[in-house]
Amino acid sequence: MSYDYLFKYIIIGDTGVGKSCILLQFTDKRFQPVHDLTIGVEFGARMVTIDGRPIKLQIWDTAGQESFRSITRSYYRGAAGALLVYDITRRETFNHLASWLEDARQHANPNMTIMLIGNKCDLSHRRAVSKEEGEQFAKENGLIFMEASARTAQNVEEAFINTAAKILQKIQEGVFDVSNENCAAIQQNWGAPWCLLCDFNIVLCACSRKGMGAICLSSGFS
Ligand SMILES: Nc1nc2c(ncn2[C@@H]2O[C@H](COP(=O)(O)OP(=O)(O)OP(=O)(O)O)[C@@H](O)[C@H]2O)c(=O)[nH]1
Ligand SMILES: [Mg+2]
Repeated sequence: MSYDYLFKYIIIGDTGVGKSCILLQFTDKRFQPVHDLTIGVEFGARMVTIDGRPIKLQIWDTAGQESFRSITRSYYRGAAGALLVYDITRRETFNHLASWLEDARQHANPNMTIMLIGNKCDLSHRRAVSKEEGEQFAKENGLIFMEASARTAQNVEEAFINTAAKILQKIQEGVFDVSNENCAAIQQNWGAPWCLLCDFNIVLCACSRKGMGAICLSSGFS
């Protein structure tokens, strides 16, 4: 299916906050009640329409466990958007946000749009972080903010779409120069090289051999 832009997203945050469930709800419209610990990274994709323009979201769901932190850091490159997730029922996941932001600031494009998500808002009876605290943290750090629930799907669609709308706005304001072929964050759908095996945009998947017909590292054939 053709599209005007491809945006790469990364989902980050502590283990167990619901990153994989948010992605699954967005791509498959279903909820996974059991914690299926992510090992390394997982991948999802979906088309959205913003201002009448078809946009493909390529989403990298990272592992929150500390032992995977260095792997996660290598996925910031080329990301136009990030969903930074905490769990409103576990205060420590909110306390760790500053350290996730520090990683993002160090390893991502400075123009990356970051959406802060207070997940599991269906569990408000077990709430440990108020909505106002989430809003305040977002305001202080220049992030967009929403509370959401991967279980009920509340605000899941909105989180991805509002992030894409913000990225599109930055393109229109000239923050991202999409005519510059070194701009790996956003690649327009004209003549972009594609991996023959996994359909990843090679510019975005950090393939060692750019060019039509190459096979990317993500497929395991470097
Ligand atoms: N009630 C409720 N439970 C949720 C929600 N989102 C996720 N969970 C549960 O929280 C647990 C962890 O969810 P995951 O999506 O696997 O967490 P993760 O952030 O991907 O964790 P790692 O892969 O280890 O980094 C699972 O048991 C989910 O069912 C939510 O919105 N509400
Ligand atoms: Mg996961």
